[in-house]
Amino acid sequence: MVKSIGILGVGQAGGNIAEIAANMGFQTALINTNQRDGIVNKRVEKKFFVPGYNGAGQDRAIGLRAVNENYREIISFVQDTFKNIKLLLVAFSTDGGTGSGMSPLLIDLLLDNLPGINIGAIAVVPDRNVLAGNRINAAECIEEISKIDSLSSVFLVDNDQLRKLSPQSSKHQIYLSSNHQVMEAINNVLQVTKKSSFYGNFDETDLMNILGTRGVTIIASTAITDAKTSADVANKIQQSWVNSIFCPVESTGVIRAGVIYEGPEKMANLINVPGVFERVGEPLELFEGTYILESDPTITTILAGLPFPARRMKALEESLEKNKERLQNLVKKEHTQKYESRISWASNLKAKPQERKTGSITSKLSKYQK
Ligand SMILES: Nc1nc2c(ncn2[C@@H]2O[C@H](COP(=O)(O)OP(=O)(O)OP(=O)(O)O)[C@@H](O)[C@H]2O)c(=O)[nH]1
Ligand SMILES: [Mg+2]
Repeated sequence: MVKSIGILGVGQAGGNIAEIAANMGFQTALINTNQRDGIVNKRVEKKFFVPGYNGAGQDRAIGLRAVNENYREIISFVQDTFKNIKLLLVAFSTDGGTGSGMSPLLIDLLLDNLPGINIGAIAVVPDRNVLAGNRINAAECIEEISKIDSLSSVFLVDNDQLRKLSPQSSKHQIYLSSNHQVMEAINNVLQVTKKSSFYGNFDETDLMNILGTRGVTIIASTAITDAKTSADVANKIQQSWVNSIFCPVESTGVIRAGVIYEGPEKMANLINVPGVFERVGEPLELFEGTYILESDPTITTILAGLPFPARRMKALEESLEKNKERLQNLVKKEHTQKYESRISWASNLKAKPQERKTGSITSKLSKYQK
């Protein structure tokens, strides 16, 4: 069955996320300034390489220029690629140059050029090990994304969530695992809308209502096998909001939400909605689905319309503020630094070609006259 969500990857991280989405049967495409990056994402069939570029080298201004100079071609590429989707999610990392620099303007332009399709974002927030330049990129990009009007859900994929769990993992393992987790979360809620239930369906319109909400969205799942009371269940769910692959929920203000239960009938009664939303406040609208199965009882929640996570952003920005002077000095030094040799006098010692003085023949002859 055709999926109603499309994934457009921009830059390396975006292409990697699109690759996994393609494996799950999503319509996908990627855009990059660097062919060598995009070419490895073999499952993504539609690719646009911005002509005349060779990567953005972590410079957002280059990404931005790539859109400025090529937006007509890029918009047609996206229009031609995605058919019959209701939501397009643009995936990119916030701390590089290509995805981070291109995506905010690109999304803003697509909002005017893809009528009838909601547009959201999957934006990767870097882990704790990245340096100042990446942090600056991420903060700038997230600020720009947060200011786009009419944008649907923004999924903030937090690489640090996995880094916290396994500090020893390689970058590659962290990236692969977070790409998988985010696409699995989105794919799962989309799959649920295809199931039927006697007890309450969570259909595609419900999902699109939630995902169409402006603001930050998270999807989290938890098994509730050991839960005995409603409070246990509420606790498990709230834990899943802290431990998901997305930036942890840290404040109140959910606008639309979904609660999906899958499992044996008897456990379904333990879900007490006011208890679940006690800490984050009850949403304006709630969409529920109950699917009775003889599997481990699992609850998936979708929270949409959350504010951008101030505490998480502070953690990202803090090390810049702490090192403000040192960083400013580094930049100043780049343009002023030079080396003065103490032996410049010695340059005169170096061999010089002899000058040949030509005299007159008569003077040479007289010189040897005895
Ligand atoms: N989750 C995830 N994060 C990634 C992945 N690849 C890179 N990253 C993150 O993205 C940052 C690097 O950004 P890239 O996506 O490589 O940058 P780009 O958009 O290609 O831009 P340039 O390489 O500067 O042209 C890293 O610091 C990581 O935070 C990935 O596959 N998954
Ligand atoms: Mg790159």
